[in-house]
Amino acid sequence: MIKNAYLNRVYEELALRNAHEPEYLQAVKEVLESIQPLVEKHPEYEKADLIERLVEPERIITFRVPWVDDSGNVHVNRGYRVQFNSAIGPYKGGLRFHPSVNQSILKFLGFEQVFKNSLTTLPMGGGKGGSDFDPKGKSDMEVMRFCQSFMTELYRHIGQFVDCPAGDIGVGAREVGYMFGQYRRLTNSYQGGMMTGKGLTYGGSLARKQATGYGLCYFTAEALKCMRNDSFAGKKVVISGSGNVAIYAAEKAAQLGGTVITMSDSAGYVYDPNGIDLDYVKDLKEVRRGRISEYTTSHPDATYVADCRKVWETPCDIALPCATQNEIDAESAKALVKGGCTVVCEGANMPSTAEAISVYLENGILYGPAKASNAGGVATSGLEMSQNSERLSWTFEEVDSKLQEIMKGIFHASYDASVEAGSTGNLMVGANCAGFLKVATAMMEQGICY
Ligand code: NDP
Ligand code: 2IT
Repeated sequence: MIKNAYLNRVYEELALRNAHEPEYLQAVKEVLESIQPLVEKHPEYEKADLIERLVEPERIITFRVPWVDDSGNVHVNRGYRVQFNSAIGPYKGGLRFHPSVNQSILKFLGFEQVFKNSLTTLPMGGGKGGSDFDPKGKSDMEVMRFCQSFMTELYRHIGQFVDCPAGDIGVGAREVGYMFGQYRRLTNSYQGGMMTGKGLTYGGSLARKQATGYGLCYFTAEALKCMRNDSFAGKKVVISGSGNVAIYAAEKAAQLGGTVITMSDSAGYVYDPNGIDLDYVKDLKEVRRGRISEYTTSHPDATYVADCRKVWETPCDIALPCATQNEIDAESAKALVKGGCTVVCEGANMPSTAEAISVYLENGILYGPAKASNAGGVATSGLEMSQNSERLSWTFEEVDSKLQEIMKGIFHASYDASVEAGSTGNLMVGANCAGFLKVATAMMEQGICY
């Protein structure tokens, strides 16, 4: 609940003006609830209309993306870039290609990104973009033509000192490559740091592919160690999704001694009591672009359930949601509690509804909120930009060890801020406060410019 009168007024006005954007309002409400102690401590924020400015994107760009399929048919998709906040650095955040993409989803993602990027300690503002284009079932050439058309408009709005996109759902190395190539052609310039998640032959960073999933496990391991004197060893781990984040979360969780027993896609989930065979999943998803249901054909002990939401009914110790927003509602959260789960750390962005988070907190679950626990991806994007700027590339071990330090740092910053806010151990409150404070200070010091 928002008890503070100023924050409540801002939220109510925002809810009226954006009544058709539920995901965006959900993300804003959670942050405003968390930062109440800070806003009370800093009355100057209200005088400067700081929160009104913070919740409004600096700029939203919407554009038409026409493209031609392999049969010569013309299609039109909608493209977006939400440039949310540049107080601490150029806009930075991924591009999502998925049929569900709309302005509400991109505003929630851009808003979250502002605080996440702040938590990394690197100089990156927040943004997000994408399209309602569905890459599923499209040929490489169709994806290339779409990416080129998308970049033919987007290029004029981005750049290494302006806005630096990367991947997200439906955008991986293939799409980043096509977009980077088109940007290079249109601008006749090689701006390495303009885009991250690049291929290793043209400025990409080692460990960027693994970074979000690995970072999620580094964060979880540090939280387990400091808050529970415990570790991944011997734990049963339920993971949703089977994309970039899920695959490398599963890899690191297993390396740290856990047994990953589920993975999913939007059609259903597989349960393998022997532990998920990741080499198989990597080939299935990264090479063949197949469906997770195929897993059972070569793994006789595994079972497939054609309902991805049921994955949370699998008894486990640790849950790592790595698919999409609002994939865990109150009912699923209760199922997790019933199945013995005591840790939920988020790889996806906002995978838990507000009601699900209440269930976690009421049941003493160790809850790692997305903007803290999945910040390893964008943090390593920041490290990719550093390497591009100095025209050098670091070894896998160098990048990975920096990632580990950043994730440990994010846990401690969030924990310490939770103590400061009077909510000891509530990492959601802590991450929101710590992420907010840096951005708020930067905005105050720069005057009413945005
Ligand atoms: P991918 O496209 O690689 O994988 C997405 C996975 O989630 C797929 O298994 C997909 O299944 C599943 N999925 C997508 N939409 C839905 C849906 N509506 N319902 C059920 N399942 C769904 O994306 P990423 O792994 O990169 O991203 C996953 C999550 O992690 C997203 O929330 C993203 O915002 C977040 N994230 C990503 C980062 C990155 O660096 N890539 C960094 C930080 C967060 P299917 O194939 O059937 O669609
Ligand atoms: O949600 C995210 O943090 C990402 N999709 C990664 C963004 C980035 O710029 O690396």
